[in-house]
Amino acid sequence: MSKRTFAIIKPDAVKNNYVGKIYNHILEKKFKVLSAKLIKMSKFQAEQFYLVHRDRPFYEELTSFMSSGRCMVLALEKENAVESWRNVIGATNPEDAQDGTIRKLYATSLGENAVHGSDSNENAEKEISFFFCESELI
Ligand code: IDP
Ligand code: MG
Repeated sequence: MSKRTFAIIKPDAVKNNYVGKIYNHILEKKFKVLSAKLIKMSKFQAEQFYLVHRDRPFYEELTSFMSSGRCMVLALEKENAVESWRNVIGATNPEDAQDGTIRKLYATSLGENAVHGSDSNENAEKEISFFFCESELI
C-alpha cells in the first residue's frame, strides 16, 4: 500500500489550462495513473476533505477556492509514491518551491498552488477512497 498517492490538479491550474502540462509531469516521472476524473467539489466536500485544517485561519479561503471550479482528482502509483509526488510538486508556497517543480511552474499563489499531494501513506489511502471506489482503480 505504500505505492499509492493521491493528487489534485486544483481549480486555478484547470482554469489556466495546465492540466495537460501537469499530466505530462506525472507521466514523465513514471507514475502510473490508476484513475483520474474531472469533478467540481461542493463546499461541503471540500470542507470534509480538508477537515484536518478546520482550525487554521485559511480554512474558509481554502475550501471556497477548492469548490470554486473544476479540478482533476488522480490516484497515482509508483514506488515511494507519497514522497516522490511531494518532491515533484514542490513546497506549499510557490515562492519557496524549487525550480522545475509543478508549483514553481504553474501555481498562482500560496493558496492557489496548482496541485495537492498526500502527506503520508495513511492519508493517501484515506484521500483516494474519499474520491474513488476500489473498482475504479485500474
Ligand atoms: P500542502 O498542500 O503543501 O500539503 P498544507 O499545509 O497541507 O500544504 O495546506 C493545504 C493547502 O492549504 C495548501 O496547499 C494551500 O492551498 C492552502 N494553504 C496553506 N497555507 C495557506 C495560507 O497561509 N494561506 C492560504 N492558503 C493556504
Ligand atoms: Mg497537506
